[in-house]
Amino acid sequence: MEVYEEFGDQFGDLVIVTNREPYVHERTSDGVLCKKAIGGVVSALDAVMQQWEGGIWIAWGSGSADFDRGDLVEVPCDSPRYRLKRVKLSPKDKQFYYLGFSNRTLWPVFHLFTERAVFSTRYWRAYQRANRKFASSVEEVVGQNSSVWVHDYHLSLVPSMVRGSVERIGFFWHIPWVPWGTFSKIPWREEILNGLLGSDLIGLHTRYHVRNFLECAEAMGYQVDKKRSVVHHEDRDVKIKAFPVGIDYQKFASAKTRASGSIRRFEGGKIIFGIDRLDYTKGILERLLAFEEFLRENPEWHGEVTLLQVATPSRTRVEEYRTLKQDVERSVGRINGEYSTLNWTPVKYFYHTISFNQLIQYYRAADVALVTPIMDGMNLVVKEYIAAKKDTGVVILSEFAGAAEELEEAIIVNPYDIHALAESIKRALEMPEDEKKERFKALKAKVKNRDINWWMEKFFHEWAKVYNRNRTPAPE
Ligand code: GDG
Repeated sequence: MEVYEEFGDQFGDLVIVTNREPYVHERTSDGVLCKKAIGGVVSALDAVMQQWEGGIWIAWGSGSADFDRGDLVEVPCDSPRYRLKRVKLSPKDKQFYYLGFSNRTLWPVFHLFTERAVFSTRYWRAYQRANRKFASSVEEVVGQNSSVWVHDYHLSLVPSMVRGSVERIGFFWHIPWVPWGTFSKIPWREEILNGLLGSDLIGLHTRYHVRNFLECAEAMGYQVDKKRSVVHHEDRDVKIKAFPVGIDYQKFASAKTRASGSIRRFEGGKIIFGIDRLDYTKGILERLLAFEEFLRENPEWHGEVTLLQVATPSRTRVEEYRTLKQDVERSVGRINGEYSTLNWTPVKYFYHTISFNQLIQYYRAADVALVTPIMDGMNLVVKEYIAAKKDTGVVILSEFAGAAEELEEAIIVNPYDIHALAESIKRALEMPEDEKKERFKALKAKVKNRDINWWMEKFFHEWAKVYNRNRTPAPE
């Protein structure tokens, strides 16, 4: 990978800090099983770490309790390339820091679902405590020339906590950044912004998120230079910049799938595909309502099209997610009850994870990808579909996914507008071949050029620039 070759010398020892661990150790009857975690960004960061001499990854050992008692573990397990330090959190931390503040406070607020957000001092204290534990782990492993790259909303306080002991700090925020009117509702907004501003560089997915961030900093009285996209904090300029995350294009484009009988063409019928964590931000209910309206309005399509929806179980211990599951299943039941025939089930719904092999098969079989989040930092699914699909496909994409800022050739829709969404399904299914080809070609080129390596290089390039600028004394 080019990132290490280009930046390795300059950045010294790299420490990555995430909530989720890249490898999980599980005790089984045959001994200890070491599994790689799934997820696009984790895999990309893992690939960089495998190249980086002396890299260390710090993460919560959520799935590997009691395995290593806080020592450094060599990973990947069968051919070690770097070390993993697991932060140990108590069951209380898990409940209040992870399920609580991260998933019931920050997640809803940063996806504009403030009415679902729980503001609890107990959650907040646990969040501070957990962030402190991550920060202490960072302090234990860093050397004089280390660079620390912190990820996501679970760890917003870490940068300022470790500022005194770390040379370079980068942060990437994977979810949207909301306007001041929403952000200001968080009682601990001051601490959160201040925590993040311990970084040299804060990366977000889109220019819209960057504008929102700067607006928040300005409203809170920080000195902001919008033109240069920096917030002045302590004696530094903290750069805020958009780096739309990409995917490992080749992995999806050239994946060889094992033949399996699981996906057959439905009697020449078309397939519309959606796959998401079962999360209220992903617009699954809206998608179902739109498909229902489409079927109501277009009887000629009955028996000719199937919506294949995979919903991956997620945060199942949080109440909102359990309610959503019931609502989604009720809608699927209603649509299938109304329209099914002996030979046709309009919605095929799976509530379980699928293998990578199956994922690729579904992407390739799908005539249309239906991606309708109410709010999404980026959305990797849409990019994976574009990369994996061999022939021409059509993409319906919510304007509220970060990806919409780049992928203008998709059919862009407002997922709140069920009628428009239903019409976009018809338009996608009936799109003339030439138009389809033209749009898809443009989409493929974008996803290919702005892949995960591009993203990583962009981030490191900017980080180096910002760091050097902050070290150069300003002219008298
Ligand atoms: C956050 C932000 C941002 C899902 N089910 C299965 C499966 N997946 C994979 C997909 C894709 C990933 O999970 C989901 O990524 P998304 O980007 O769609 O969504 P979040 O999990 O919410 O991610 C998001 C992202 O961070 C990166 O910055 O884009 O906005 O919310 O890779 O393929 N993979 C397999 N089986 C499944 O059942 N194999």
